[in-house]
Amino acid sequence: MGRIDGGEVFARALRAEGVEVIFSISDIAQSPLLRSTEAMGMRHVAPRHESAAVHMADAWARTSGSVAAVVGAAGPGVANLLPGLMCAWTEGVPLLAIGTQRVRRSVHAVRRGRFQHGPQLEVVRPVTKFAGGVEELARVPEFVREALRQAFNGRPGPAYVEIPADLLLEEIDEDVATPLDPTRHGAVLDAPAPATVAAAVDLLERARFPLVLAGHGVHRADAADELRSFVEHLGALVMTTPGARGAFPEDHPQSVGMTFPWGTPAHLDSDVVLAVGSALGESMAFLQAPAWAGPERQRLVHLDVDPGQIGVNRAVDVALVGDAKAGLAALLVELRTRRGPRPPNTAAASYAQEYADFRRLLVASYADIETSPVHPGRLAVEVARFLPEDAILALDGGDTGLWAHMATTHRRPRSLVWTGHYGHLGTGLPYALGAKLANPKRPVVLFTGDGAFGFNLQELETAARESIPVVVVINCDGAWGMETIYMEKIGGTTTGVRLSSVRYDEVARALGCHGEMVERAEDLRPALERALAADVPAVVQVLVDVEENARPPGLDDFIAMYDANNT
Ligand SMILES: Cc1ncc(C[n+]2csc(CCOP(=O)(O)OP(=O)(O)O)c2C)c(N)n1
Ligand SMILES: [Mg+2]
Repeated sequence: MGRIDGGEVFARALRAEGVEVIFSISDIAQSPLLRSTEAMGMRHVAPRHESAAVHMADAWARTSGSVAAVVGAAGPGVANLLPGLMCAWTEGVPLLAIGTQRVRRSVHAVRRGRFQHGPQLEVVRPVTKFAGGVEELARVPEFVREALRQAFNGRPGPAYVEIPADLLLEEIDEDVATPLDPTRHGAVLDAPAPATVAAAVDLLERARFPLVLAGHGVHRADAADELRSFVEHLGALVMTTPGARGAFPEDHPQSVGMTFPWGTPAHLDSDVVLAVGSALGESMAFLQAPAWAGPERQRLVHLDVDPGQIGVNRAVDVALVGDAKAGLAALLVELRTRRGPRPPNTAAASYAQEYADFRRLLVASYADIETSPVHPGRLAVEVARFLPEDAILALDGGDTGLWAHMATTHRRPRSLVWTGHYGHLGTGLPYALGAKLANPKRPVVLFTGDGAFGFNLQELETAARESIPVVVVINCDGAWGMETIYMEKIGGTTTGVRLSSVRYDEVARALGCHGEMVERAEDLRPALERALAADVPAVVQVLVDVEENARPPGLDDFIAMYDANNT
């Protein structure tokens, strides 16, 4: 019987869970683990900040559906995991965070004044679905299995396992710490109870104008195909939450795009809404009047894997507890027993047409603006036109995000990465890198504000060192643009909103990337093409008009909606 150390035990457990990549800043305490994962052929990506590492693991999960691991060094390294964990927790993204602990477990609780020693488990616990400290080597497989069971169970989220450095060096008989088979320790993601499925179809089938509101959970459950089949059979229209763009093709004749602020009044007119995989939270105006028709005039069927999400913000007529993929498939089976496919009625179809016309005119109004500095609407339109069909788009920034949402059309699931729910600036570059690592054959483009880019721009060095060729387009207004108008309106000041004119293209070159600066609209397209062709990480810094950037279409509606929801 062979003897293996804690690093090997941990690495075997990760391998059993299908972990292919491990993000961590190298540190003595975790060296036995990294030695073993390296020997197993797992990729190690060393970022320049642990928070960025968590965002990378987050984007890996969003764009691949599988799990990545991230390690924080004892003390400050674990502290730096926190922003990333808080973001993934709020957004419902599964990942495995690992923390080391310098202090031997025998003195853990009692000795004060230790170097790099703090209440790690305690601070991580509220923003993880599982947080546990291993105390015995033989228990490592159980902890890793439980962490991932919880990460994927119900509404997904991050999980955390902590291991003291001395345990990673301790040895054990290998058959005492055999990894557990993940396929034998989880619930099968099932469809809702048949009676509730039948009740839902009763309502939907008789509806004058059924509308399906697809949420982020459709991506998480890989339910886009089932969504489309069901919607086409029912003859419903589909609207997605901002976090679910691409879960249904937005150029489909039954699409009414994303809800606020570019939606159509369709959501006011629909008499039965089927919400799938959404918390129906603030960005959905809680599905309440006046943005929605209200429970008397608009029935609600809510399908969610987590019963805790159902009925929270709005009275529900039929609650479907189950997996989005299995649930939509079951709804379709039930509907087929009742009737054949039907197109949307004329009134409903006209909403989809109105929406398409509105979008086309809006985009066209910015498409030819020839100014220097560049108009941000023109920039967003150029980025949207340039995006290859199979591209993944990462978004970051304030007004930049709204411009990008205006200009882009989303057709594929798991192809847009941004924090629609938590609004976490700085995620963009790590998201782009995590997405590219998980999808090496697909082009990955980040469209970011200059303020947002500053949070994690050091990761350009990681991208160059690790050969992760993403294209970064910086909408550079020299300001925290989204804050300018409302800082003034609400508090009567614009303190701190201006940034200096940094040459991000030169910073990029200094960090080993391709870098260009663009000042005129006509130079945009060739610069984007050179950036993609460079096959190294590339930054295109675009100087935009600061006044225009502060006025993206929909900004006032966006702010008004958030104000209304909170008063
Ligand atoms: C981590 C974090 N800090 C602060 C904010 C508040 N905030 C929201 S938008 C915004 C301005 C973003 O500026 P930039 O990235 O340059 O995009 P722009 O609005 O200029 O297009 C700020 C500071 C936030 N959302 N996240
Ligand atoms: Mg800015």
